[in-house]
Amino acid sequence: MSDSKIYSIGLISSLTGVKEATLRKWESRYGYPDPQRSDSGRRYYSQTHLNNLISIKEQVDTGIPIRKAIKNLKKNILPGQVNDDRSFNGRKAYAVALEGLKAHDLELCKSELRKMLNKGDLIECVEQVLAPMMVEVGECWYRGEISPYQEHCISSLLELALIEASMKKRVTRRGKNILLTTPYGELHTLGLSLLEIVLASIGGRCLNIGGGLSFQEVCKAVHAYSIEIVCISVSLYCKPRITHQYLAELRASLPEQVALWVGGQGINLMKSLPAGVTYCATVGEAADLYSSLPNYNRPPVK
Ligand code: B12
Repeated sequence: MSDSKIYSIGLISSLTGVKEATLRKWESRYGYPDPQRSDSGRRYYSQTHLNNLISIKEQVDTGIPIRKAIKNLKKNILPGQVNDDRSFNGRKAYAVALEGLKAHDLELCKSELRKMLNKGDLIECVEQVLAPMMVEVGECWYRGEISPYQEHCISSLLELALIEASMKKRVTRRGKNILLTTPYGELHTLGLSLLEIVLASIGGRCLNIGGGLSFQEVCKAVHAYSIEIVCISVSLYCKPRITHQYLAELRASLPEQVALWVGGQGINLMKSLPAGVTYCATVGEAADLYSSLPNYNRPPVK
C-alpha cells in the first residue's frame, strides 16, 4: 500500500465522518491517529491513517468503545475477528474462584483471581468481572453459602492479586498525584484498590491510604503529598446523610484546585452531592476523565 498520499485534517474528517475535534481528542487521549506535523504544526495524515480510521469508525458505530477499537488496531485485530482477550471467559473464572472459596480451596481461588487480572482489558476486567464478583460474594453470604471469614479471605486475596498485577503493569512516567480513600468510619476499601490499578495503569501516581480517616486527616495528606485529585469510594454501608456531610466538609477544606471525585455503589443511595464533587459511575469513566485533563501525558500502550 502506498503511503505517499497525504490528507489534511479537514479532508480526513470528511472522508471518515469523524469530526476534526474528535480526531484531535482521540490523538491526545489514546495516541491515535498519530499524524505527521508540518513546521507550523499542521497535521498530515497518511493513506494508512485513512484506512485505519475507517475501520475504527466502523467498530465504534457497532458499539465497541473507542479505547478498545484503538487497542484492537494496535494488536492488528480487524472488526469481526475473534479477539483473544474476549475468548477468555471472565465470568467462568470468577465462578471457579467462588467455588474454590466455598470449598476452602484458597489456592484455586487465588490462581483464578490472578488469571482474571492477567487476561484481557484491565478496565473490562474490573467493571465486568471483579466488581460483579464481589457483589456475588455478598449474595453468597446472604444465601448462607459462605461465612463472613470467607468474605474476608476473598477480599484479602483480591487485594493481594491487585498488588501483584499492579507491580507488573507499573508505568514509570510522572502523572498526577492521586489520593484514594473512603469516608470516615468506612472500611470497604476494595473499590479503591480496583480504581487504583486502573488509574495507575494510565500514569496516575496513586496513593491509596485505605479507609476510615477523618476529613481533617485527608486534608493533611493532601498538603503533605501535593495531591491533585482526591478519590473517595462510597459503599452501600455508608449512610447517605453522613456521607453528604463528610464530602461537603472535605470539599470546603480542600484547596480549590484539588479535584474531588467520588464513586461506588453507595452514591446511588444519595439524593445529591455537594457542589464541587464529581461523580464517576465507573472506573472507565474515571480513566476517561483523567486522560482528558490538561497536561495529560499518555503512557505508551502495551
Ligand atoms: C467485601 C465486603 C466486605 C469486606 C470488605 C473488604 C474490603 N477490604 O473492602 C469485609 C468482609 C471486611 C466487610 C465488612 C463489613 N461489611 Co461488607 N460487604 C462486602 C461486599 C460483599 C462487597 C463490597 C465490594 O467490595 N464491592 C465491590 C466494589 C468494588 O463495587 P463498587 O462499590 O460498585 O465499586 C465499583 C465502581 O463503583 C468503582 N468505584 C468504587 N469506588 C470508586 C470511587 C471513585 C472515585 C471512582 C471513580 C470509582 C469507584 O470501582 C468499582 C469497580 O467497578 C458488599 C456487598 C455489596 N453488594 O456491595 C458487602 C456490604 C457492603 N457489607 C455490608 C456490611 C453490613 C458490612 C459490615 C458492617 C459487616 C459486619 N457486621 O461487620 C462490615 C463493615 C465494615 C466497615 N466498617 O466498613 C453490607 C452493607 C449494607 C448496609 N446497608 O449497611 C453489604 C452491602 C452486604 C449486605 N448485603 O448486607 N464487607
